[in-house]
Amino acid sequence: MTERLRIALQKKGRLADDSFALLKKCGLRFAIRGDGLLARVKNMPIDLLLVRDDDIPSFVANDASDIGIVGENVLVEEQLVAKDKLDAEITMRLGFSRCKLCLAASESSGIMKFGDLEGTRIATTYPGVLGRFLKDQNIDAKLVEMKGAVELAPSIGIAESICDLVSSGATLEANGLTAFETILESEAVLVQSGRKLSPEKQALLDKLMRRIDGVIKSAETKYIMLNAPKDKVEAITALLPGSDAPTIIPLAGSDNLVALQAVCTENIFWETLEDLKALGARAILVLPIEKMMS
Ligand code: PRT
Ligand code: ZN
Repeated sequence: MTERLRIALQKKGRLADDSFALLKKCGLRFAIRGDGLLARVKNMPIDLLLVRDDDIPSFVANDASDIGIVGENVLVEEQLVAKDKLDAEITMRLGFSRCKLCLAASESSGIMKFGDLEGTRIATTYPGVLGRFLKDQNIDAKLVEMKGAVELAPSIGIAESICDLVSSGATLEANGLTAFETILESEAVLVQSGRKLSPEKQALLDKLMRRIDGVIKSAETKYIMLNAPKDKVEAITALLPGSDAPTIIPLAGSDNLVALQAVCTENIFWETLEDLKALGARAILVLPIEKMMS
């Protein structure tokens, strides 16, 4: 019987949709239905274990799953609060669900830098990461542990400041709070334990990771096509972000214009297009790249 690689994923929440989308872009075919704990991938020997994100590091560590996708913030927190060393490490950074774990307070609290936290109360759902930060900075403060709605703690009078995840900053602003220190930067990561996988599972994981790498790279990579005056090709090429030598093709019926095509491995901003136009480039097209393998 073929061994099936098991991947732990968040069932529902901020990580779930992007995790499913990433795996689908890697060619995995599956459907998430109802309350099932396991989803079977139809076209590869892979099963998806659908759980709460907080459980993912320990499931990977305890062999309930071979790998998992989880926020780095959750991984680090679970590692810090685990009684025994948690056997789950980052294998690959995935570049989505980016956020920061920040300390924040209101203007009226008088807390504007982490040095002001001495002797105060800080509300958080991250006692592990916050505790480590305070210890490293030699600050004696009281942690008020909450399960959620941390941003409300100052207004209900149970803490002077908070330590919580921030992405757009809208939640802090709506609660009259300002971030004054970032204690952890996070993104979704692939986690794995130190256990050796069987050769079949390892080969499948290597294949999956090559595809993930291709998906991440192609998301940042664009194909650019434009027409340019011959004497400006060098200056135009110099403006293209992260590109190799472009392909230059003569244009029918034109002696001084050529068509230029290049793969750019970095984002092309509107400003770059405006600069290209100023150099004489015309009919500029920027196209997404669906798949890449180098
Ligand atoms: O049910 P389960 O336990 O699986 O999910 P959960 O409720 O614990 O987590 P969920 O789905 O809210 O978040 C999953 C992961 O998404 C987190 O562990 C982070 O890695 C990542 N992530 C990215 C975020 C945010 N951005 C985020 N903004 N997680 C939470 N937030 C919250 C934050 O706590 C605050 O309440 O959003 C609010 C702030 O957002 P802004 O945009 O207003 O700054
Ligand atoms: Zn959670």
